[in-house]
Amino acid sequence: MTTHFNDACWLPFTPNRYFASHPKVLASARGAWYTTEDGRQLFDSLSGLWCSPLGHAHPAIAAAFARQPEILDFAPCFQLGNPPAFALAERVTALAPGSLDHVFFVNSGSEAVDTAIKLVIAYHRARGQGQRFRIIGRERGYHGVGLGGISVGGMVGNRKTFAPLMLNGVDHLRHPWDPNEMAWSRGQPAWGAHLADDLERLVGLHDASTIAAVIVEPVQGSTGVIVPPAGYLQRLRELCTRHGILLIFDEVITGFGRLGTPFAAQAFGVQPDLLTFAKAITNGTIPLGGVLIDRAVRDTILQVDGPAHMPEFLHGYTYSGHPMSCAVGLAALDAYASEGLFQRAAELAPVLEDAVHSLRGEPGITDVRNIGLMAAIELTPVPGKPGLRGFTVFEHGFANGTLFRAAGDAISLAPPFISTPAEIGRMVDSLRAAVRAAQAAG
Ligand code: PXG
Ligand code: PLP
Repeated sequence: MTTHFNDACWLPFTPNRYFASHPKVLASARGAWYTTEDGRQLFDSLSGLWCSPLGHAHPAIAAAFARQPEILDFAPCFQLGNPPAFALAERVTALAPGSLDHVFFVNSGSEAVDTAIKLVIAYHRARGQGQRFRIIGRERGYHGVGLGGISVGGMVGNRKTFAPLMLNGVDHLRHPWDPNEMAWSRGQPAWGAHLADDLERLVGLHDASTIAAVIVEPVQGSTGVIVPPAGYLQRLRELCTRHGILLIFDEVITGFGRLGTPFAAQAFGVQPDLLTFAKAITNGTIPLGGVLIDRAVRDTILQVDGPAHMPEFLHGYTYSGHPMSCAVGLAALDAYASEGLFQRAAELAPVLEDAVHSLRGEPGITDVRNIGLMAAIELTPVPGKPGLRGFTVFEHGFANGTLFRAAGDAISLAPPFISTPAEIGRMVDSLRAAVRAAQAAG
């Protein structure tokens, strides 16, 4: 069968020269399985790119796609509103913890992060603290690919080429993964809450009066599921509050049930001032993201002096509050609720935990990490060739019925919430086989 690909399409985060000689085409998807163009089934071990927990081809989502263009296919949100945007804002803020009472819609996680950064700068300026301009990110953080997101992000490969474009004044907390102290932890490591005190080092260096916000993923997703040590996020919250620094949780991966609660903030019992989301809000079927904003932060920005006919916050995208994506978002939230899927993610979490920890002792695996319905295994790198072992696991999986996602030499797992325990067991069995094949490859 002919593979339908061409090099007109420059694929993102892809070795495009290699791809030309090893093309891989996904042709269709249903439930927790993809079908390749040559008709092979692949289990979707990462829910797409962490974004499709309902599985694929969900009928309620298909129905929303069919219905909404007949009613309102596009409407500007600059100076105007539309019913799906208002309805979804109400639903998302109702799911959110505490006083995150407002939402600003965008189209992706990257836009959500850049928007959150602008919001915190606008907030401090509005309260007369415009000298607070520093944003503190974290090593190994991923916050998308906007110029703000790569600046606060902590993935060296995504930053080094673009070093001249980085935001001014950004600094980074150290990351909280230390395999000597926490390898093989089930759920939150008991060791490491004190690592949050790294913020005191940055306050000592820069002075709190120059720091606007700290942005962290509650669980670092893209660099291989780095789980916060017990007490770590609480400590970070306390330090931010003490120093007048806003805390942003980037929940683009953890939002909408991945930890069994609507947001990770609820799973950890820690309240951020802003919270970014995207991905699962529409089950990944249409671009949509947003920033949830604390009532007091929003009130401060809106009270800025200015003529009544002028916007208080000069920011927005053509597709902010798009009626199509908001209607689909409503359908996805309905499906999570009516099928009890956040609860189901919570129930499957111990199944995934037991399955991945059964890999302990497997040659070439040096750590297993998990929380909620997400997990990662850490592989011994091929000497001198970082990322090659993970890449080989991906190739083996693709040839043998499972779509794996490598984060360097870690393999991340985040199966759809509709997965069965048997599918999770099979996924981990095929991971074991792929790791053995990658070890045998040298
Ligand atoms: N923040 C976080 C925490 C993310 O995980 C983004 C922002 C950016 O979202 P957009 O929608 O602009 O891509 C993300 C995205 C992977 C992988 O393999 C992770 C992401 C995207 C693609 C692949 O882990 N996360
Ligand atoms: N570039 C040009 C030339 C535009 O006119 C616009 C929006 O009108 C943009 C970029 C921004 O596009 P978006 O609002 O979809 O982010």
